[in-house]
Amino acid sequence: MSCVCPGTTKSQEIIEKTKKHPCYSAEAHHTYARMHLPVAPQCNVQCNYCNRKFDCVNESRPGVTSEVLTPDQALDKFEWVKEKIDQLSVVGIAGPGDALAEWKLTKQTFENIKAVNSDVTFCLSTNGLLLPEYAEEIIQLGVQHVTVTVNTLDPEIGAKIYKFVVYKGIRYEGVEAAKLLLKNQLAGIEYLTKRGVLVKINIVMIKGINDHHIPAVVKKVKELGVFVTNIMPLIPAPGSAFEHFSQTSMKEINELRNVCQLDIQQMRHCQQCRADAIGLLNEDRSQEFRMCNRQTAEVKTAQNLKKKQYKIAVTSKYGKLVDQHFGHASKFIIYQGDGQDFKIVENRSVEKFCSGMEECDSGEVQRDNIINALQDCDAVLTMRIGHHAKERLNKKEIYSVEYCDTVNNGLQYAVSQLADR
Ligand code: CLF
Ligand code: SF4
Repeated sequence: MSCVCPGTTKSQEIIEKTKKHPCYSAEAHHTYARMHLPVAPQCNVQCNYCNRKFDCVNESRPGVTSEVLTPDQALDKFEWVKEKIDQLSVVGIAGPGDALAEWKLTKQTFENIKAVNSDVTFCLSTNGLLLPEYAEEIIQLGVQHVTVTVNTLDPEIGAKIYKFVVYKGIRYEGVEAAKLLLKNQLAGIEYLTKRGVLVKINIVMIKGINDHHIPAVVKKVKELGVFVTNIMPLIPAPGSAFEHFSQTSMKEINELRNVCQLDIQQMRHCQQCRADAIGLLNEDRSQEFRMCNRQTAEVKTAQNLKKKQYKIAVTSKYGKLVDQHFGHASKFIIYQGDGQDFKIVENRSVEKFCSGMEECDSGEVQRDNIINALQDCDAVLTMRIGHHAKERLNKKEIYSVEYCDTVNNGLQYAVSQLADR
């Protein structure tokens, strides 16, 4: 890919960084790695193709993550991954919601990393609704690669794609919502490109909805000075309004890309990756770098901890390892102790709420029942827990700790976390 930035010193810097950006440069994607930091769980738009509720480790699509991090945890994760993956060149924030809907968290995350590393390239992906508000801050922060998803220029088509948009506290629906989103997207894109930011446009091709209209979108964003467009197939996410739509085939995608290539360069190597993706684009290592794996080495010595008694509910298949997902547990082992000594005080049975995707919605009631059944506990120690369950526990002041080692080490770790709170 050739770069078209203005000929300033700064643009030379962007050119160099872009050569090592695996999404912006087709050549770089075999050599350089990116990591996504999932620090932005909320979104201000509801696209009919999106469902962020599922966080199955086997699913790879935008919006899916196995963990949501605070900016401090994100820094920790960055340092860990940087140490292990030499080719890491890009840190991106791509949700699992919208990077700008959670601007404070996104900004803090980039600032934390900037303070310890000046080489890495920052990248963010957004629906564009808040670009007019934050475009200048994005530039000041040094983010030179921004992706905006623009699916249509026509509000009538937009009304079929977006269920609603929430802007400045007001919820908009239908054509009005699509008009507002489009206006902000176009204004934000132009603002960024005029200031040398390399803007990539993602377009989800939804057959029967926007497919015939995509060349017009591409022409328009070209006029606005974008760098590349990325036409992606619809992945019918379970539980989304478009779940029964058929997935657009790569043949159809490539035919459309070939038409649009005449206007602007096309990205053809996108992996539609998870919000916590790590590694080369075609070699996701996100599960290896889950924070619960990092924490094993960092268990603090129990001697240093306060002598408070804690009650901790553990999910474990056989009682030795923390090896069960929160949603799969039909029984919690309740431990009580101070960090040095723990004893089992109860085996508490509950009705598990996760029986797979099909029945996921009907699991809400069971989930609430489980959370109520754990009200007397300070923490849940579990191999993995979904974002929504975590949030619900948090509201009851029950701390969730993800861990993947022995129950004993996990209990010590959980207490160290509780003592630090
Ligand atoms: Fe991430 Fe996106 Fe930045 Fe890349 S992904 S924020 S530009 S660092 Fe890349 Fe993944 Fe495709 Fe995105 S392969 S989904 S295009
Ligand atoms: Fe999902 Fe992104 Fe659409 Fe928000 S903007 S609903 S996170 S696809």
